[in-house]
Amino acid sequence: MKLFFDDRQLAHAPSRELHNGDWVPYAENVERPRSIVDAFTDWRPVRDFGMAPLLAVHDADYLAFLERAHRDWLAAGRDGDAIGYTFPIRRRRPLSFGRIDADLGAYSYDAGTPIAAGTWESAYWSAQGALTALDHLATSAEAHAFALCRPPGHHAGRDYMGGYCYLNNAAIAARAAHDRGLGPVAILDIDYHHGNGTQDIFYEDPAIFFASVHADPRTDYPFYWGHADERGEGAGDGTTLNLPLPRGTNGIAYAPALDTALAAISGWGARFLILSFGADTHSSDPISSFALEREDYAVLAARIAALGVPTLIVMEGGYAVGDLGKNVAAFLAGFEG
Ligand code: OKP
Ligand code: ZN
Repeated sequence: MKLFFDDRQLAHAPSRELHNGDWVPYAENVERPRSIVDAFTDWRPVRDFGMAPLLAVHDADYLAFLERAHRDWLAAGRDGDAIGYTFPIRRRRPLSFGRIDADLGAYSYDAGTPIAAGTWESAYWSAQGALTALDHLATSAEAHAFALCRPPGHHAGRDYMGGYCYLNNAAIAARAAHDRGLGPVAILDIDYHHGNGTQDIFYEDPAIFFASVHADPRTDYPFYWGHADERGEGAGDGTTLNLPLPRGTNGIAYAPALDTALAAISGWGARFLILSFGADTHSSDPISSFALEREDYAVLAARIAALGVPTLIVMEGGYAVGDLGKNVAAFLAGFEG
């Protein structure tokens, strides 16, 4: 399996995040991609597919905000990472008047997603990595490719950031795969956290199926999405599938939910799969509460590979830096059979 990563994805390095009322070191740190890079020898270069595939998923004004936000922050006399503190919740007008603190709130739903000096550069190349891996699958006979996306993407919506995510790499690749005629395209999200941004982007879209196995949002972030009764809306009614699981879920309890998702994807007629893979389901993850072990990853990967459709694996979360590279390697090895 070919692996894709670009060093510019390391430019994004926020120093801290708000956690349970206190500042703690940023969990989505550069040691994560370094751990994964070090677990393999052969990485391929990322190519530049430009802004068009990003604009096919995200609003132009949101992308412009991401690109300029840290400059606006500095121009306002601040230092460090840009972070919002006021969020325009329901029933507020969509105002726009160029105040950085107002923009930070309008384009995010949490205070856990700071914008540092290198954020746009890294998010841009993270998305291009997914597009490069997609292009590889579209132009070769190979069935699987891995994009080491970082920052991750599945919490980012059409016009919002959140949960360490800025550009939705999986959604960008899914839209591009669909537009290239590779579909029907399904997205399977097996990160510990629900992929609310991906769900939102395709919630009313019957062309792209979204299935997610994740920690029950009644106990875990992102709380307001990912409940079992969310099944899509309008033309997309029935093309979203949420399978929440309780804290403490181990490999044995996880497998039947995964099989349910795979059966739905197969029954829907998917011909191309985007897999949002998070290694934060591992027992050692510092911010998550499942109990999967490294051996489980090879088994789960083999089940997904047995779908028999070309699959682009996109990295999402996973914060146990000491185990991360080995866990990802175990998963990708299971995929290769
Ligand atoms: C991103 B991904 C409070 C901050 C909340 C958000 C978690 C984002 C996970 N502790 N953190 O899905 O792995
Ligand atoms: Zn996660």
